[in-house]
Amino acid sequence: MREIKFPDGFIWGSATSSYQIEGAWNEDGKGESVWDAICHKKGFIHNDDTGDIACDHYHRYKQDVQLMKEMNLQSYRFSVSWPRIFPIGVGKINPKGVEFYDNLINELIANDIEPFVTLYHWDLPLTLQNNGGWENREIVDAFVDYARFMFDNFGDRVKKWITFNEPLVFAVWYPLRGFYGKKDLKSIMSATHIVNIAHAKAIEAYRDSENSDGQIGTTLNINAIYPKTDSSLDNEAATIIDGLTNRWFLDPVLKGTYPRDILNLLERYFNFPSFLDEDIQILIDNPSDFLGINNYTCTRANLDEPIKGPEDFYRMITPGKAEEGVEVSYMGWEIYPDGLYDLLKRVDKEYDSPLIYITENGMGAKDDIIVDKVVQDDDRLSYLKRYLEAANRAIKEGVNLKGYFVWSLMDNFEWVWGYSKRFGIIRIEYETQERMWKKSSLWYRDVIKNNSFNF
Ligand code: PNW
Repeated sequence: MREIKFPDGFIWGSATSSYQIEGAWNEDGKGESVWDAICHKKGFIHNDDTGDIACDHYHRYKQDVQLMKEMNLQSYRFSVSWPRIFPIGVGKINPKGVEFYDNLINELIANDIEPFVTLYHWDLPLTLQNNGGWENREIVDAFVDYARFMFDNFGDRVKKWITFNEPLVFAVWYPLRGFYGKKDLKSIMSATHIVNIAHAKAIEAYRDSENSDGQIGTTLNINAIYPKTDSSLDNEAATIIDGLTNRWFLDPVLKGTYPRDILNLLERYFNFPSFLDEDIQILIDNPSDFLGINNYTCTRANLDEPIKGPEDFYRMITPGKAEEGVEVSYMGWEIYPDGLYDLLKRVDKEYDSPLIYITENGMGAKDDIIVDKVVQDDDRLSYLKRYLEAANRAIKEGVNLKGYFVWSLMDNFEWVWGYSKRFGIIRIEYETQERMWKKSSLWYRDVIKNNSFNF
């Protein structure tokens, strides 16, 4: 047994998102979001579950902040529901929505917990989706107005901001699933650029605001990618998948460019438009203060035949299934802690040592054994220990990693999987809304207290 120690000042947190926990989907003047609409259609979500009530956090936030306090949590990453603030995305403000986040933020600060706020974790106002969503560039102004309102109203107390959570998921995977009707890869890849412009312009608005003395960045879901075998086709697949899912998102945010090899591929198959010089300048002029990384697994890249056309792209940009025989979570995702280590080292080396927060890491587990009101989530506990040990190794080797957020503070609405998958370190009994500790949260409480754990 050895002690895994973290540097002084390392930030220990946990994360959630608005649609996944708040409930109160149509209360107090909140507008409809794309997720309200998707969940209210039959057949998209496991069991046709919805976030209508979720963890009822909207009404129980005080109790939840007390749990955070008991857990010694130093920082809480949550997202703001855009349609709670602007019910139709633009224009008229909903004061009750503003009041909710005011109360939550004040409650956190009164309990010495730092708010770490994500502006956009997928619950787009439905009216904006009906106007083309992220595939229509008009959305940039709407997002920047929303962001500016947030900075002006909450920036005196909120000093850590994340513009977007995982553009690969909301701008690429969900449209490819057919959530919004048509699927057009060219338009989808252009949407990722629109997201980048919105991100950069929000940073510009932040720097211009009166409360610009904090940090602002974005959160990407990125993985270490390994060729499945040492065949040249698998190596080619690894380069392309890395380009499409990692570099396509990292490069514009951290370098103000797009990867040339992927642009060439897109141009070949889609007659992809080249980007305007002025857009690239906006990216270059507005660097992020940090990079948020969400990481759960790694990717094994495989191609049996050379790329023939666009269909191969669809396959390579979306996650595959884990190999038979490897250790997987209840989600079926491969558990490979060294993947996090490799990823951190790689980002550090290739992107000039950015300040990094791990904004999500955690495990979907079965959680079917409960003893004396404590969930016996030994598998999750083992996962968290191993991933944190890997992160610690990267820190010791000089990676500029300053904080870690477990996904998730509590079990919640796990998107297309509904309530069938549990990620929380606190259990939610959905029938009664009772909150319950797990072995992992009891352990995490001590990790935070000691800034270290035994491995
Ligand atoms: C993240 N994948 O999404 C989200 O930010 C959370 O809202 C979500 O609850 C959490 O991970 C767990 O799923 C992801 O397939 C969804 O690799 C899917 C993947 C990665 C992240």
